[in-house]
Amino acid sequence: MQKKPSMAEYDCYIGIGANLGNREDNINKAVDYIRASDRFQIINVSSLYETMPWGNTNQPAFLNGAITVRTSAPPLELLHFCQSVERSLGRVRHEHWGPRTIDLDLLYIDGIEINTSELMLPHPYMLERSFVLVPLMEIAPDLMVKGISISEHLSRLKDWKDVKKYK
Ligand code: PH2
Ligand code: MG
Ligand code: MG
Repeated sequence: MQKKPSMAEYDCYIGIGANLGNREDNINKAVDYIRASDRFQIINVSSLYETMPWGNTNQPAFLNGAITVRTSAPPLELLHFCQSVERSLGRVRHEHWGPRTIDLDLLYIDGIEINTSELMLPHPYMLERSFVLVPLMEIAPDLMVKGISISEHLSRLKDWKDVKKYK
């Protein structure tokens, strides 16, 4: 039988957030789960930033960060793995944009556009959110999204100074 050629490796940028429980522990544990898997490799982890809630503002402050994951698994497998990590860390889905112990959002994969109800890449709101772009710029300073650098996207936002380095 012929062996299927394995898919080429690619990097996926993932945003991480938490605003319930021990936020820092939750984020570190999520990164550890990914690191422990044999399908996904952690390439970069940003600092953590404390950020005011966006969208639904009546909830606790978030810690946010970003990571780079390298894999040859299809994007949907990575999405499902991230969802299993969220469940392992006690994430319960209540309200849209509500508080959560952990949130792992696939943000961007170079050259990939996906528009399904399950997964949208690039993440539809990433360019509007300083809490996504500030950590992302730290781990991927040369990244271009829609032909524009992350720092230029950030300079168009008003609130980037509110994203405070936590650790
Ligand atoms: N995530 C949301 C909604 N609002 N606000 C901040 N500061 N950080 C987040 O990660 C965040 C949010 C939905 O995922
Ligand atoms: Mg999110
Ligand atoms: Mg999410």
